[in-house]
Amino acid sequence: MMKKHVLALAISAVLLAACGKKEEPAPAPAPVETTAAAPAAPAGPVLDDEKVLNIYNWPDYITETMIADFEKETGVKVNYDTFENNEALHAKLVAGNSGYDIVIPTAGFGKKQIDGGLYQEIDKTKIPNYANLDPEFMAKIAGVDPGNKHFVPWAWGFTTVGINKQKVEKALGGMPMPENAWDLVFKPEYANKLKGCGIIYLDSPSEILPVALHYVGKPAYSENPEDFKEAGAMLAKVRKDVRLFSSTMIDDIAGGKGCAFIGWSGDINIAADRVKETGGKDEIVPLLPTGGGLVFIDTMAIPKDAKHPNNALAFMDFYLRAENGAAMANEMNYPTGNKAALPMIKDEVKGNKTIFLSDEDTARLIPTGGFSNEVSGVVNDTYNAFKRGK
Ligand code: SPD
Repeated sequence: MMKKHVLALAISAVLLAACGKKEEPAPAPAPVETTAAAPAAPAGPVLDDEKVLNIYNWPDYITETMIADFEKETGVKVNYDTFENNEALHAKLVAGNSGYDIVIPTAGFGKKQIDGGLYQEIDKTKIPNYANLDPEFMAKIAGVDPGNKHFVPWAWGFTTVGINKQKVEKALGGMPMPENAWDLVFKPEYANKLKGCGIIYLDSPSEILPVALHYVGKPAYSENPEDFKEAGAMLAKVRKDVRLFSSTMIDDIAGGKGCAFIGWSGDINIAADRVKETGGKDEIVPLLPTGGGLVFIDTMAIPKDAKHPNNALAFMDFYLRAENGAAMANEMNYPTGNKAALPMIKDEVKGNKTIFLSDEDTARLIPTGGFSNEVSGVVNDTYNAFKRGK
């Protein structure tokens, strides 16, 4: 009975309240307190405690603002040194404690450095822009670095013959240009005519021996010591015609020290631009020999004992931004393995057939590779004997 009464009272109280309710503005909602996190600021790269990065690269191989831009964005201070050839980099790495966090070996040459345990594996999870790389290009590097564990592409190009067109034509005196441009620097009947205006070779065994071996019909990266005798004999015949062995090729070409050179495609193009900019009349031209140019792919790697590996990975990620890949082609004349960069490359660079090769010239390229440790002694001895003229 009591229960029924309480229930009736309660129902009538609700009804009464409903009937007698005045229209009043709803109160403003009280501020909602929540435990949800505020929207996250974009995650920055993981950096090492010490904000320093030591890079060891080839000369004239980075855009003007790349380092300053990275420093500004991350607060990491970059120390940047250069080496002249793969042999110099190799000696530094083998000695240990190089102090470098990123070095730039040529992939084929660097294979023995991977095999020797000189590099750490790359933590790709810390390089989101790795996704910008062209899988087909990466497959080529995987030939020397299975699984792409150690090498991240920097740029690529090819070793070839460059000329100062006007000087070479004059020196040849009506003799037609050879079909295979390697003849200019390897065949006595041409080299002898060009010695007056100057033949320049890159100064490094691993640059000269592959192209010399290929020229005499042997594998560019032969492991057979007998093949080196033939290449050495060919080189000996033109030794007296070589004016200079150069580690400063851009300056030497632009400074007029020679008229025919064995050099790198991008560097010859840089020298050509420099001559034009300074009002020079002569044309510097990288040639596309029917005998093929020798492909190289330069890559970033982190030495085993690097002190700032996270800063190195942060730089790699920065470098792999599409706009930075495009800048390497636009400013440095070297193509990139960064697929996302392609739409940002200037038409005049894309249209330069000595930077972005035609299918025909691509098919003629001598594939990238490297000599093993076992044959390195023969490579160096053959080169040194040639250089000394013995
Ligand atoms: N301006 C420097 C270009 C560096 C090219 N590296 C070439 C390696 C060829 N073996």
